[in-house]
Amino acid sequence: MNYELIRKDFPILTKTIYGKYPLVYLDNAATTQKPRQVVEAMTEEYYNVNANVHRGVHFLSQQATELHEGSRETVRKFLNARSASEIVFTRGTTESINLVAQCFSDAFMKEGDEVIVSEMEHHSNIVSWQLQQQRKGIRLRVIPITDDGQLRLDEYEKLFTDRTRIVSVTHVSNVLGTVNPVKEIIRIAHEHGIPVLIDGAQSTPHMKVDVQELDCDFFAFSGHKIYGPTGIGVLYGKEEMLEKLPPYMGGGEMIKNVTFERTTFNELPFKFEAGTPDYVASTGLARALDYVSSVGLDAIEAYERDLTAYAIQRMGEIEDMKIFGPADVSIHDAVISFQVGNIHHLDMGTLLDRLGIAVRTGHHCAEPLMHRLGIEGTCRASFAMYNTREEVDALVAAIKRVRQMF
Ligand code: 7TS
Repeated sequence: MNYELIRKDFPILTKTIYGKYPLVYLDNAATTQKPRQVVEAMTEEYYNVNANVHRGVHFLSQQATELHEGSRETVRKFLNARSASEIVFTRGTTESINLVAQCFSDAFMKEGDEVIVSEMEHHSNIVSWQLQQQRKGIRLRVIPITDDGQLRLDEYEKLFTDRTRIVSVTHVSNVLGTVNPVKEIIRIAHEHGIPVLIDGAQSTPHMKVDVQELDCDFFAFSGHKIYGPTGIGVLYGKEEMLEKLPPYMGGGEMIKNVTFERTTFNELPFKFEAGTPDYVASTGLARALDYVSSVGLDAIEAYERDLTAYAIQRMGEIEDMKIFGPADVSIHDAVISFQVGNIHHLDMGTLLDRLGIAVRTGHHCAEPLMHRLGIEGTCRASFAMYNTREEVDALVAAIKRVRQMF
């Protein structure tokens, strides 16, 4: 993988911060930067194609529709879904999870029924279910983690009861970087006859995902975390599952016929896509997936794992450094949460920023995980395919400088 060539496609990476430091962008778990190919394809569509999709007989509308549905096919291939009707465009992982939480609980859950989540979930995979707790009285059961941030599969198996209806867990932790054994998690759930939703927000940018191989029932991810635009994401669902769920929102696109007495709903995936979709963002997402596929996810994974292992080793040399998450780098993805002595994470992040280094600080939308770890927050460096060992060295040097200030 040639990261020098890749970096040339991301204009923002040549920026200078505070007029003197080259940007070291290590906040990729929050959002990635965008290559020219993505931005230019979207600009081109606005300038030369723009028209609302699906409902037009005219030339531009047909062209825009072809682009939009072509993008759906690109997503289908990317996830290796069986059919494009299993690919629902949403605004992102959050909306995808909310859609499943609401529609699945409407179809299959009543008071006292249970969803299994884990202690390392992002708030979007906790609060979505809590909203159904308030609406319908469903209950959350939680898979605990080990001290080094791995799911306890022995405890997971014990959580299944005759009230369990669905399992909803993250593929990769956005705080710990833990790569969860989702295939095993899915296998165990299916042994109990229970479907599984995988939150793929932090896995899709870093490793090959094959939804048929995983055999997950639902899979969610966000465009903006995989070099695509904001405002678009994907929900994959097995056709037989999606068919059984009621619609999410009402409006145009999702209907077949409407009278004041009775409305019939459109076929998949349009049943879940009320209103004008972000058809320009879907083009951007497809070009981002093309970009990632042309580099190759195996190459990206190998490169980023090596970079992460290098960072863990170099950061480990710093006095008073605590790194959260698995010590085993084979299950530690491109996210490193850390704490240096008693330097507050906010102070660390702010001072690193002054040296041109962009990291994230705080609870990372995973407050229950912070409670489990007995901390308020961490400083988090997260990598993408354009990051380099030189940038890791710059991070290490900057952390050492900050440490000396205290
Ligand atoms: N799930 C996980 C595991 C995430 O990391 C995130 C976003 C989401 C869901 C929600 O994704 P969205 O695109 O719908 O917002 N995580 C982060 C983060 O770690 N820092 O900023 C956003």
